Amino acid sequence: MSSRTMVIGCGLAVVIQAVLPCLIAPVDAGENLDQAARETVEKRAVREFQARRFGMFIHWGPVSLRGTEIGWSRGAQVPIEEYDQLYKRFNPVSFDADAWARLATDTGVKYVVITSKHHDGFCLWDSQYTDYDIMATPFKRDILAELSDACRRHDLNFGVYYSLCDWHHPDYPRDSPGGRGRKPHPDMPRYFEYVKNQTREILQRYGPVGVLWFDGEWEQPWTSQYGNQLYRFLKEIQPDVVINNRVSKGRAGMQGTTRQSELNAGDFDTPEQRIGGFNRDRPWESCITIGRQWSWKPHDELKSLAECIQTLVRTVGGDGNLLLNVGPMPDGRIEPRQADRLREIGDWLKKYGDGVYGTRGGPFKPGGWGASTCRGHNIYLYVINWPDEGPLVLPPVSSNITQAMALGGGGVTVKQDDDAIRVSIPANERDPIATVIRLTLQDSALDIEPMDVPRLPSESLTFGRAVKASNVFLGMNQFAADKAVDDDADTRWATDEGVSKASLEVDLGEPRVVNRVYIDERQWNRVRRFELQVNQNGQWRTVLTGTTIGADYTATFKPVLTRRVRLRVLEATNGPTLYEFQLFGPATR
Ligand code: FHN
Repeated sequence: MSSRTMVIGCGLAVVIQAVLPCLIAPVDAGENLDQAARETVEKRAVREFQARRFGMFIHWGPVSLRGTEIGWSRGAQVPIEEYDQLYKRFNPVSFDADAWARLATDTGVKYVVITSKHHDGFCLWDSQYTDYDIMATPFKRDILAELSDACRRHDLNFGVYYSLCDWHHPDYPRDSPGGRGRKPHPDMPRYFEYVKNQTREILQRYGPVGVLWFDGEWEQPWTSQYGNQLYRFLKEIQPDVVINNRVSKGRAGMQGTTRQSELNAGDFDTPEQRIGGFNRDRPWESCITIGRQWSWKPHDELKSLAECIQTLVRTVGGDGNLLLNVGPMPDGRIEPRQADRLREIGDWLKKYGDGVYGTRGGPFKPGGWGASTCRGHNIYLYVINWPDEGPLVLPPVSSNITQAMALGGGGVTVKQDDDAIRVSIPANERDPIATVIRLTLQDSALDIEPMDVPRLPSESLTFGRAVKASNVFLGMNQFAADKAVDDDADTRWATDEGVSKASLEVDLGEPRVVNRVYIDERQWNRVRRFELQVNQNGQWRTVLTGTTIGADYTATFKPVLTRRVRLRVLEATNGPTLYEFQLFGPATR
């Protein structure tokens, strides 16, 4: 292929909302589907689920009256007796299912998943199998009925979360706090019937349900036998319901991937509070909170718009779905702060969503640079970090690029040859969150083998600098602090098992202006809260705070002159470990 340069003028942002493949018509429960036809229905349902790409998760229940975590605060921050009486005060008079559905549409999600029953056992619908449900509250309205109807009116796919562990139900062996308690007279076989009855009731009353999102499978009383039986039982009732991998026991922790075995039922993997790894061979969906808590938390720390969007594009760039969670307030409203952030996401997607819906991840895999998606002959580049100088360099593709357009406007230059694709756009025409460029090829983009995008030398100001850590895994040099500032994506600083707080302190060698941080925790995702501090006149000052880090975390902050910086992990689920801790100044990146 000869070298070819295309200079594309400032095309207007031609935004075409992807027309989602028509959702499959619900299959009548009584329809006698032969095996081949059933598989077609099931496979098509999973493909439609993947095409939706972006959903809204809703964690709600009487616990919102206390503002503590649903399920987990029962018997912890809230005494069990008090927690189990909250329903008597639960009266969300401002609940308006159409308002929620309108907000979901404004956000750009294509499906909604609500906690019908979380670990605390309370049911948000009028169940004939328990009195511990919404009809026992002063509100006396069926939330699932109203929300499922509203979703249909607003062309949103309706999904239901259901916890298999139930720390309230007398037949389920475990109790609060957190499953560490024990029920006096459990009856697990009878509880399994309860689960089957309730989930059948949900499908038959509020269906067709797009996705059944199980959770709480990790505890010992639930088995892969129960899980696989339940999976088949439900598919008999509604063959096109999509069911996650937490129905059985195959999930590998918070990574959410399924250990390959015929024992592990489930149609998609479920990474949690992290972006899953690139995988086109197995459907997956990352569930991530917009704040820090799943259910309503007053003054919760919300993720920035940049973090939400970059999480979304890196997720779909990995061929996954993103289920972004909100926790409604006790009065039934979604908190205005959260609603505003959701609408900001929707506004961004109105401009750039063409590369999200109905696409597949790749062919350029997510990385520090950004992510890419593809559909038909188009590749959508979501460029988050541009090189300090020169073009973005992507691996070559065999198909000729016939057109390039920045969806936000701007003059795109694309050079394609046998060695690389070089993309550039004037700095002042880039989107600060992600610059979206559509490359149109002569051939199908999905036929291109997915590729990693080589990392450029980062020119990080921490590179090679003196660094000390509060803890190093077994004191081993292989995991020493300097592995976080060696600009090597294959080495990492690690800390001992059980460590929940840790810090890295770097001497930049001389006072430097810094305003941008890049941290790569990759799949470990143990950090729950951190702060970045600079030392000025002997005093440490916080310039950035955050919650989860994950892969390729980047954030900017007000430029500040400093020589010593430190990253403090304030909360971690286990020993923090970071591949890279990089800092940049306004001029350097
Ligand atoms: O314990 C639950 C938690 O409350 C929340 O519902 C998340 C969402 O996926 N799932 C469990 C933790 O893995």
